[in-house]
Amino acid sequence: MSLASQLSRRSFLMAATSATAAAALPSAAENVSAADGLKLVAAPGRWPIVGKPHPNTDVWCYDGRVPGPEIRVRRGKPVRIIVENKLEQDTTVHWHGIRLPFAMDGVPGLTQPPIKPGESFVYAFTPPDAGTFWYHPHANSLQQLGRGMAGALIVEEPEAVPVDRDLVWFLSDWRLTANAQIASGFGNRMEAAMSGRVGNTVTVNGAVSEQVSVRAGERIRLRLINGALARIFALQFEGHRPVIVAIDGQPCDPHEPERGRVLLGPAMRVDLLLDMQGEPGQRYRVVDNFYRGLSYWLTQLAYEDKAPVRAHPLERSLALPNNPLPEPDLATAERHVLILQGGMMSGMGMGGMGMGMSNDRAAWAINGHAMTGDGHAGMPPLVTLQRGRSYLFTMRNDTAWWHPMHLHGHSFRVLTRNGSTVPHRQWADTVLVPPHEARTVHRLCCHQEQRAAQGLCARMTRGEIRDGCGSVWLGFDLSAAVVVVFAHERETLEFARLARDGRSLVQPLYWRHERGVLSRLP
Ligand SMILES: [Cu+2]
Repeated sequence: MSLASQLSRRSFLMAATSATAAAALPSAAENVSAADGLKLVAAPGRWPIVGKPHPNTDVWCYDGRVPGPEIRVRRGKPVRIIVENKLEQDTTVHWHGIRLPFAMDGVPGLTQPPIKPGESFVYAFTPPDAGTFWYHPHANSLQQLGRGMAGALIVEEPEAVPVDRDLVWFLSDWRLTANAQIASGFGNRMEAAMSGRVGNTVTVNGAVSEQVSVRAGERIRLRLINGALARIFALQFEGHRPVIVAIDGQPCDPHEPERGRVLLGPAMRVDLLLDMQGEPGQRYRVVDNFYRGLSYWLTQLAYEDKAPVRAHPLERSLALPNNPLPEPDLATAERHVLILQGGMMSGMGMGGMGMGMSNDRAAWAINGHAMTGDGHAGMPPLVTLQRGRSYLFTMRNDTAWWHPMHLHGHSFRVLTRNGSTVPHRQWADTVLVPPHEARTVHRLCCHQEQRAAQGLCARMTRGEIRDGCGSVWLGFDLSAAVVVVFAHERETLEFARLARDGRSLVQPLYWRHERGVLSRLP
């Protein structure tokens, strides 16, 4: 049976429409319904990341576009997605943050065999939670993600949330050469032991963004997705007071970000409620100032020169409806400590010297266990967990670097940081653990989705470190639901201070993009 015949006519048409629209409108995300089957084709492509007069960039992508199609599905409705591999290497797709069956999690060698070139794989799951999620490869992911393979996966609430507009900003970070091609050097060992691969060009929905037009008085739900390999964002919306209503897809108590900065580590998502209280005709910058001395503006909110859409501002906060997440039982929770180790400037040098790490090619480890590459078989479990129990994990970062730690297939409550309670009832699937943070405690709820047929006993199968990108994994081996802790690439720590205020920028020996011109930094 051909792949096309497995698709309903409707989704086939939608895919075709999406491709056409994408060619004309690189910065807008099309909505694609996956209700009765959707196909994603992973293949090389070309995309105008920087725009004229620079050439299109050779990328690897889904459905010929960057980011991949915005997939919109509904909570509790089955999803079926065929992934066809037209790359010259293996791939898989990981549905980041979705609580789904183990076999659908997309980790090659652990949850499924890799999808070989020319082959396809059908992912089928029913998202239990509404929220902002994303998808990306999990095979050679440093390159596949770094070359453009990723997209937004939005799970809508059963009833529409009352906002005027629902926008997705899929943030990507690219390291481009002067002719707008992706720079080689993936897997640089020195870099891997430090910041990870931070780029020099930041895009919103696949293109360097000049402005986003808005209307005074409107209320926007802005879904921010950090799809970068390693860059951390701290976004400030000049002249505005965004309210965080969800983190990693899961609703939290609505609150304003600390010091007005929305912090987004790699793979993290934040849903903001933005009431557009600016002046018609005016522009307001959205500034990323995470890296000290390297701040730049990501885009501008450009107000149309029209009267406000409503006379009075809406009530301040709007809580999203809760998802069916089981609360951890702290009284009976079993405790574990995960110690993140390695990297440069840890006092241990690179390669795990002196750490007794199990893999001396690795730059990083968890509790002394390291693993390189995307392979996942053969490592002993780090911890064995039981279905239905609650767990409390302390993550302690003994490295000099930030680590965004991701737990596959589960959401967890973030309880304390360095002994201080984390407010606002925050759930997450990816948590940014700052360097040398003495005691970051996360309570991990290992209850599983009610519907999972069996086997929520999690055996944490492995601790992994990929030296190629400095990410850290832990796998939990569940028979019905997944868990893999994954340090989604990492960021840089003031790697250099050469860049200055400008457009998408950064990194000393590379290139800076300013108003469509890439120039070498001094
Ligand atoms: Cu991910």
